[in-house]
Amino acid sequence: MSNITRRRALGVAAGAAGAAAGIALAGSAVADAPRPAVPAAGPTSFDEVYQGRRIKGGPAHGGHHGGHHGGGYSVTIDGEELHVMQNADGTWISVINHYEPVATPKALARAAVRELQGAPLVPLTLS
Ligand SMILES: [Cu+2]
Repeated sequence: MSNITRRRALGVAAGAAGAAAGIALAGSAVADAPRPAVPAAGPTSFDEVYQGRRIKGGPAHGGHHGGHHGGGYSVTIDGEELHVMQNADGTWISVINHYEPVATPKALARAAVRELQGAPLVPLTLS
């Protein structure tokens, strides 16, 4: 092996090691990232059309669910209630997005709309 080739080989190896270290650092940065902050005054109301669906959210006013575990907050998609729950860390999940906590009920409603892909929201039947 000539000196030039050998130097190149070492350079490539060092570069690869550096890249691996960079990935490891990036991974730990993600793991240490703070969770979404809990809004001090609670989530704000919203009312918009997202991907052709009417999504609304706001303080619950009794009724079927009454926000019993949504922190007093209810979300609807085309008028049908989306079962939402607020986690202890302030993030939100819905019956449609169990495993993808999001920062706000609005983000949750949008995620549900994307997940539904145009299908109607079937009301959750509680026995
Ligand atoms: Cu419920």
